[in-house]
Amino acid sequence: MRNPNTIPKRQAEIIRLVERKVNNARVFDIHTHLYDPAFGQLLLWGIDDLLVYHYLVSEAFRFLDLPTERFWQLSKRDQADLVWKTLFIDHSPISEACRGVLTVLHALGLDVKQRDLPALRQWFANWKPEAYADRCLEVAKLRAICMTNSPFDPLERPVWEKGFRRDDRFKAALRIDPLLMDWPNAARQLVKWGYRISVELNARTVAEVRRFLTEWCERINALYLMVSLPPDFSYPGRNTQAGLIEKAVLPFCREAGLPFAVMLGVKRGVNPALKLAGDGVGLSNLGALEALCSRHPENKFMATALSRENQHTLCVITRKFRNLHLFGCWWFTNVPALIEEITLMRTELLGLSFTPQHSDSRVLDQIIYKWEHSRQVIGQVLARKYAGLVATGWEPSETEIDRDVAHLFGGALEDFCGKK
Ligand code: HDL
Ligand code: ZN
Repeated sequence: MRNPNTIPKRQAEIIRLVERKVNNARVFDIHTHLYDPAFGQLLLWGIDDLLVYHYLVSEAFRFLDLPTERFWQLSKRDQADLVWKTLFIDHSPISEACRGVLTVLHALGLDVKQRDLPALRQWFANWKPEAYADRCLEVAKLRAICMTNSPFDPLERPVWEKGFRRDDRFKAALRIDPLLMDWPNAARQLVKWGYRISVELNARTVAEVRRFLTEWCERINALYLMVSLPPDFSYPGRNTQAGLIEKAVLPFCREAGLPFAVMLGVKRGVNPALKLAGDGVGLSNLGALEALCSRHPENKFMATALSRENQHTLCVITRKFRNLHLFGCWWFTNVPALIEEITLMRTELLGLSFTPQHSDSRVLDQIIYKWEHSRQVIGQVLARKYAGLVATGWEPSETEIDRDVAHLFGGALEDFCGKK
């Protein structure tokens, strides 16, 4: 980065303006694992949930001799105590996930230098979930978040079936991993729910899978369908997964006007002993994404990739297909070093036709740090790009910058989903 003292005055002004606009933007967080407070215990929040987040668990295990199964037998509070001691007291909390916990506490006005976990717990104990959700959305400057909703989740499904008054800030997306990644078990489950499904993909099974998708997307008012796929996901194919995509999922999405979101490159359970923290990453065959977009021009696709090495190819594929919307620095790429590299690449190859970030938050409070940290990096990258325009004599107006920032932080995706 150039020495700020040598940047021409007008460029310095535009840099400050763009960074301020990004910092103050009211964001739509397009992929999270958070829940409308109506889901009760499913909505995780507070210091203990922050400390036992699976990112921190895997980092803590790197210092611990404790057998993993002993850790899992501990209460959540005891797990949090161990993570706090290991990652914050015995070692300085400089990792992105550790710093994130401190960013949250600091943004909420708590004095982290006291290092007083019991006092922190006391502060959180005074909040009710609904009020705390308002507080976190306000501090994070989010206007809405999108949940990850699965009918296959035994805790979540009954809440939808019973019905509840929606909080409009919590949008829904239908997550269909079991359908595409574990068809035999998913088929058995669908039969139990009254769908006339058989394991082979005959016409009735396809029709019943589409009925399942229709009923659930209507029930939750889904913004998009989503699946996470392993590095070796291939398409087209002659297997059941490709058949379900081709005969049921894509025709349904086309008819319903919903995007099909694919998250590529996750290797589930590379270390099962770590449970949710045990997933890894692999280089994806992006030819499958190219084939999806080119063979189904009437379908809309959203995509993100978990591997850093896939990012440039993903940008090039996005340039080729306007029915593809690229989003986020997902999971292991959601660190400042890679957010900067990836966002710079995307602005230079795609301009403004993508969504730079989602938080993937699992714990409500995380939206505060994930967005504070991302805004800082994305704001700097964008500011440099607008300063580059000013260097040519181009003068972006404040209105144009507001328009572009609103587009990047949720507006473009809402347009793409066709649900403003
Ligand atoms: O599959 C996904 O949506 C991932 O985001 C996983 O939930 C992962 O565990 C995660 O939380 N990443 O941030
Ligand atoms: Zn996720």
